[in-house]
Amino acid sequence: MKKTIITSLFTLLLVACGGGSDSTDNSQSGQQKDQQNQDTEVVFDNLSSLAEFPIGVSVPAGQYANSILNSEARKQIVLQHFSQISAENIMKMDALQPNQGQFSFNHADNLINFANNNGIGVHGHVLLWHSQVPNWMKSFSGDKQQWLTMMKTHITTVATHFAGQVESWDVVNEAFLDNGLYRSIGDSGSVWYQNIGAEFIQEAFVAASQADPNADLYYNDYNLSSSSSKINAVVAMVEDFQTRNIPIDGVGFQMHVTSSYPSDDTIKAHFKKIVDLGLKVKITELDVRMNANSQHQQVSDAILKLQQQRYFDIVSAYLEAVPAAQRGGITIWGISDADSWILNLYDQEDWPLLFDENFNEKPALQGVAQALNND
Ligand code: 9MR
Repeated sequence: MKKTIITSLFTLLLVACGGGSDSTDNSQSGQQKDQQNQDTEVVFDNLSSLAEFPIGVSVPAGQYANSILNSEARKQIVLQHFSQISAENIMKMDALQPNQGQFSFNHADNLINFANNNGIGVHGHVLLWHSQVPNWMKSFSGDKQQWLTMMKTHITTVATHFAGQVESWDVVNEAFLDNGLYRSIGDSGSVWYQNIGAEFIQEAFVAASQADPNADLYYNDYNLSSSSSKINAVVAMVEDFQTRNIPIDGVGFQMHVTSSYPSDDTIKAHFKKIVDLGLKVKITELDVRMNANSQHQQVSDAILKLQQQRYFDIVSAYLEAVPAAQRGGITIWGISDADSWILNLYDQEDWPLLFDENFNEKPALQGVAQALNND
């Protein structure tokens, strides 16, 4: 692993004189440690070389105008810094089975070939979700057994097709609400819960495991690092699975967070709940909104510095709370600020990612590197 640090002359002198905090105090507070790392620049060619676990990024591909396969700038960033990709959209249900029984693997195969040819791993996103479900599935009519068969046909066909080419899967995405109840009816309801009941989750995991026994299988959700009701519901689900030998390898924390919420301590405590179950923890969709209250018209050095600190703190929290053997990796949800879903969703300026709209490295990239280098 390549770790080159440029340390300021001042720090070198301090250490040489026996006055560096490292040499005198092994129990330095988190605050002192953070301060030290803010002042210490990490020099690296490849972000992922600083970690023993996958450092991923979600990428647009297929028919999307910003597909990495047609964008040299995006492609270069992925090749240089990341060891894993997630397809941002093209491996979802509507993309892979647009009509019943008609599977469409071309776009995903092209993306995975690109990854394979360049030694980059793939995290499969996503076998089952309530959103981006093709219309024919939404209007499918059948009894519970027919729904189960239809659901399992999708999972089995997709996981079998990609077996050996994906390291892990988000098997089920967002089955719980923030209050810990199952997502059921309403605008953002789940056709899977409505037509099958809660057992759709375990059935999805069993089908995925049978189709690809070697992939790590994750339950994935948002707000797991902030909502205690939601993380507790997931813990209860995992405990139930473990009692009944339903296969599950890890929990994916999406982590679409803001610059200040949730707190580092809450994030660590929620990671630890999954660690204590013996499962892997993966940060699957990390981005940091800096303009959640619409107070900024444009980005500034102060905002970028704050974001660097926030990325540093989140990655540090992960490294602190999750032992090496249980680290499934960290994936950033997008390459360039210009492509981020945050801008489309909230229709306002924001700068959530590690590279700016001109594909330049941001201080946030340095924040991730500093935390990884610290491990
Ligand atoms: O980033 C994705 C965006 O391009 C899509 O329009 C959107 C559609 O729902 O999905 C976004 O990705 C989501 C991911 O698949 C699941 N977790 C939440 C992500 C952000 O919405």
